Amino acid sequence: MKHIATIEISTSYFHRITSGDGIIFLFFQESLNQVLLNENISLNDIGKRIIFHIDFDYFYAQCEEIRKPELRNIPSVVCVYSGREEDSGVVSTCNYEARKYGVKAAMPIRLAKSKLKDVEAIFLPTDMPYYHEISRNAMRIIQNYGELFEQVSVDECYMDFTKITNSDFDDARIFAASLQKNIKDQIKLTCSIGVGPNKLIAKIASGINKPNGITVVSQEDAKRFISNRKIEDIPGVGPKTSKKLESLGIESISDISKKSIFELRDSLGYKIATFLVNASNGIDYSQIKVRGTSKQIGKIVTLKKDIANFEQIKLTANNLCKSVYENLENKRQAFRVLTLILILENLQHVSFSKSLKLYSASFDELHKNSLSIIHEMISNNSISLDNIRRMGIVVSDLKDISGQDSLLNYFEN
Ligand code: DGT
Ligand code: CA
Ligand code: CA
Repeated sequence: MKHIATIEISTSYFHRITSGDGIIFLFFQESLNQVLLNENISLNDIGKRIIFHIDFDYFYAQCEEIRKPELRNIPSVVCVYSGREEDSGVVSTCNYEARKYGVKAAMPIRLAKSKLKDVEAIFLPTDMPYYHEISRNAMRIIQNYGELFEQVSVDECYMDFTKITNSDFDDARIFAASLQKNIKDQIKLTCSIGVGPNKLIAKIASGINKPNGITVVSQEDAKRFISNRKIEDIPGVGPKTSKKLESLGIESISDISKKSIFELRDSLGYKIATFLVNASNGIDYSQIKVRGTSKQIGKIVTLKKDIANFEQIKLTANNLCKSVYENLENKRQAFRVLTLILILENLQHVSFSKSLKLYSASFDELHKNSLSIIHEMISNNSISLDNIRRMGIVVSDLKDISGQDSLLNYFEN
C-alpha cells in the first residue's frame, strides 16, 4: 500500500503531505528536514509506524511488593520524607489498593495517613538504587525485542515495533501481550502498554487501561481516539497553553482540529501551533531518540512457510548477517552485543543475546556466533523448525571506528 501520495509546499514554512489513506500531515519546515535527514526514515515510513509506549504500573510501590509480597493486598504508600518532623514529606506513589482511598502522588504524607486511618496500611521510604535495578532488568527484556528503543524515565520507554510486526496492528497486540508476560514472568513486574502509529498516541494509550493494560490504537482510529481525550491529556500541554486556548474559545481537542496553524500561530507560536494541530488530528512525527550505547543495527525477515531444515535456517541467517554487516560497514561501526530473535507461528518471541569479549567488525565473527546461538536456541527451547515464522539478527553496543584502516582487522579491548 502506498501511503504518501502527494507532497505540496503550501507556504515557505509548512509542508502539507497527504497520505494514501487521506491523512494530512503538516510539517514545520525545520522538522521536515530533520525527518528526511534521519537515514532510517523515508516519507513512506511515516504513515506506517507502530510505536509502543511502555509504562510500569505504580512503579516504586510495585518494586516494594516484588521484595515483600505480603504488601500485595493492603494499601502501601511510598514516601519521600523531608526529615524535618515525623511524617513531614510527600507521597511519591502508592499501590492501587491505596488509590481506592484517594491517596495519590505529591499528597502530604499526613493527609495520606488520615485517608488510611481506618485500615491496615504500610508507609515506606523510597529506595532509588533498588528501583533503578528493577528498571534496568525490565528495560533489558524490552530491548531484547531488538528494535529502536528510547528510555524516557525510570519507569517508561518507547519502542518502534514497525519491523518486527510488519506494520500489522493485530500482530502488535500479540507482541504487546508477549512483552507484558515476559516482564511479569521474569521480574514479577506489571506494566501497561500503549500501541499507536506514533509516540503521542502510544503515550496517551498506555494510560488508558492501567494497571496491566494493553491499548491498541491503529492509524485509522488515531483521530477518533484523540478527539475523545481532554486537551490536558496531550503531553506537554500545561495550564499556560490551556489558558491561551481557552481565550481563543477552544475547549476540546476536536475544536483544535478545526483550526488551521495560521489561526493559532499568533497566540502560540509556529512550533506549538503545528504540534497541536497535528496532535489534534492524531498525528505526531517525532522519532524514537536512540541514545548512545543503545544504538543498534538489525534486520528481521519473514521465513518462507515451508522451511523445515537447518540448511534453510542457515541460509536465512547468512543473508541476515550479510545485510547487518553491510550496514555496519557503511556506518563504519563495530559491535559487541549480538541478539538473535526467533518469532514462532503463534508470535511467541524467543531471543538470546551474547556479549563478545571484544568489539568486532568482522563478518566471520558475526556469522559464526549467529549460527551457534541459533543452534542453541532451537535445541534448548525444543523449537520445531517449521514453527519459526520470523528471524532477526541485531547488533548493539556499537562503537565508531571510522578512523580504522580496515574494518575486517579491527579488534580492541
Ligand atoms: P501508574 O503509572 O499510574 O500506575 O503509577 P506510577 O507510580 O508508576 O506513576 P508514574 O508513572 O507517574 O511515576 C513513576 C514513578 O515516579 C512513581 O512510581 C514514583 C515517581 N513519582 C511520580 N510522581 C511523583 C511525585 O509527584 N513525587 C515524587 N517524589 N515521585 C513521583
Ligand atoms: Ca508508571
Ligand atoms: Ca511513568
